Amino acid sequence: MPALCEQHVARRFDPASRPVPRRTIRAMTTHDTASDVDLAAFIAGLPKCELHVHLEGTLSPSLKLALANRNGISIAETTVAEVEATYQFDSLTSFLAVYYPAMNVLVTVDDFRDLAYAYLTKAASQGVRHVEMFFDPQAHTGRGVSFHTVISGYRRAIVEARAQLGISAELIMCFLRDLSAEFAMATLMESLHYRDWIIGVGLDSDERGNPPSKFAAVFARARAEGYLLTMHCDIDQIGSIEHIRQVIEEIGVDRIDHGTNIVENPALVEVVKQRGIGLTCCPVSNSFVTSDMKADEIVQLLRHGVKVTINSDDPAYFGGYVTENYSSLATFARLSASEVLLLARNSFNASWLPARARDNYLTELDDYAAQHGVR
Ligand code: ES4
Ligand code: ZN
Repeated sequence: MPALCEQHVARRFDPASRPVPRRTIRAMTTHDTASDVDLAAFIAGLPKCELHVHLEGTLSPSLKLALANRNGISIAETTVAEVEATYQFDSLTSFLAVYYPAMNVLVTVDDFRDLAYAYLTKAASQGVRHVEMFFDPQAHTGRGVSFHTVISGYRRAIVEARAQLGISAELIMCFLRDLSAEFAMATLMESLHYRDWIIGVGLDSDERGNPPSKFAAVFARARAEGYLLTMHCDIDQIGSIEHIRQVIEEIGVDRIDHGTNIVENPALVEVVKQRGIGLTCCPVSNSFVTSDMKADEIVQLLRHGVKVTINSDDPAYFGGYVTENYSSLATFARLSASEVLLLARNSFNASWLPARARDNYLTELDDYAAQHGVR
């Protein structure tokens, strides 16, 4: 493998510091008959799902400024460059300290609608066919914005994007794990008014000292209400393996967000492989909150047959949407086009799409690959 420093991505927000080189590679590692493939172009048009994106993490500097202006909210910054200059983080904790205060500009139904619609427009332009998006109701209800306002705006964007952009989307409601289990349970109860608009529940924010088991009763109730379940198991957290064990054995999740530290425990790797539990990995995000994108771990799990997927996490803050995440990993780890195709296939297979829709997208993906001479 190349030296660690090569995969370190500058932590200060600077998209220009992370160019994605165009690379022409062999379509397949095992078949010499394949035509050469322009990997960047192949990734750009690849039909794919995004399964790990925080809607509040798609708040771009320009939208933040526009919403502050529209709502008459005074913020310290007046230019995009000034907003970007506040993006100083090198850990999850320092990232969250920037991330939550920025949300103050989100107030009305239109604000939440515009935020989600802008993201869905960008995603559709990158070949994303379906997206399962996290939102953090407690980050808004905790500052006086109602659950109804938040979810009405997000829902409107989903309905409009389906009709106008041809992209399908679902909402996953996350609980903030550094707040109490009681607050999470109350939020779960409130969400039941909007049960049809939410496909599943997740757990995010600061993992340190907030293990999955803290929310066992909340997730058991969510399961009983018919929600699908996922939880963040962040990179290199204290107690990482024990937390991964809890999400699998005590919570019984359908998916794990991040979770790549599982490579340290081969027995748990076998369990996720056997159960077909998807891992939603975010290479560019990893390079911000830790020292590298964890390419070794992601690729090792992929080659072992674990349903690894590639996602953007908080793209407005980390400077990479889903295509840039595929490209960064593929370039650094020298993935074959067949492996890139497998990542996209995993994204549909790990999604919570109904079987028929999923199979239709997989057929579309196979057709796309065939057109590019990739299998
Ligand atoms: C998050 Cl990178 C990350 N980790 C945990 N919680 C989050 N919420 C938004 N981004
Ligand atoms: Zn996340």
